[in-house]
Amino acid sequence: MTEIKILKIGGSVLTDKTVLESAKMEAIERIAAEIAGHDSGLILVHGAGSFGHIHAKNYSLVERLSREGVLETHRSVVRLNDLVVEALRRAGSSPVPVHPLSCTILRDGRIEAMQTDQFGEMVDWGLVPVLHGDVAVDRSRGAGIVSGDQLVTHLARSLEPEIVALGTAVDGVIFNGKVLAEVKREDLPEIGSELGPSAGVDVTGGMRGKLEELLDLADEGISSLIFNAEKAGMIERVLGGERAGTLVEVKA
Ligand code: IP8
Repeated sequence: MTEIKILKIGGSVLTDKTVLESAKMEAIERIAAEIAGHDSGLILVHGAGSFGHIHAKNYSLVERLSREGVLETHRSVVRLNDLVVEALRRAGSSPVPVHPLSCTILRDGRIEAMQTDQFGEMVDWGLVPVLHGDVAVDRSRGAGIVSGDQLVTHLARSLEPEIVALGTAVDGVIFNGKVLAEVKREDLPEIGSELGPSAGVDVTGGMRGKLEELLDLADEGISSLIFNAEKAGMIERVLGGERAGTLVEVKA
């Protein structure tokens, strides 16, 4: 079986989160080129950025079901997913889009069930699944948002990856102006107040939401990296097994 690596690229890296559906094409092409040389066993998840978050907010999807909002939000994130998939294909990778709406059920905003058997098969056959933050059916409220971060932790729990890495628009978890080399559960009370929301429109919690997801994962014995994917070369280094940014560490 191929060793699995899970990489998430945040929506702030791929889009301008303040302007509706504005993809940063140069960044997408560069990231695709960096990934293409290191895509064995890779599952890629990307955030929604200004595709998805703005629709989700306009339709108040986190608070209540909007049937129109489900369609518009999903279609929007699929448009970004198409851009990422096409860039990967141009770069020489073999991407395949996977839309969480079609294989995930939520309850109270959390993943209750997700079909994941296909991912091991896909990577074994040389395909690179490309998932994204999405809208999904929620048993308790009709529909909800499943963030890329939640997808990453869910996949990590079921697939036992060798690498879990989250590429963001910052160098890692920043406290007192410095990048922390590692963060553990016990650090959260001290650093929590400094973890700001992300720039632009965001319905899924920014750095704090990310860290909470990753600390839950660390509690289960899986560590992960938060690194800067805006810096050229970082994705290649991280996929090559290098430690960069902040390690969200399992308890000692
Ligand atoms: O950008 C959010 O995913 P994220 C998905 O990974 C939607 O938080 C539809 C807003």
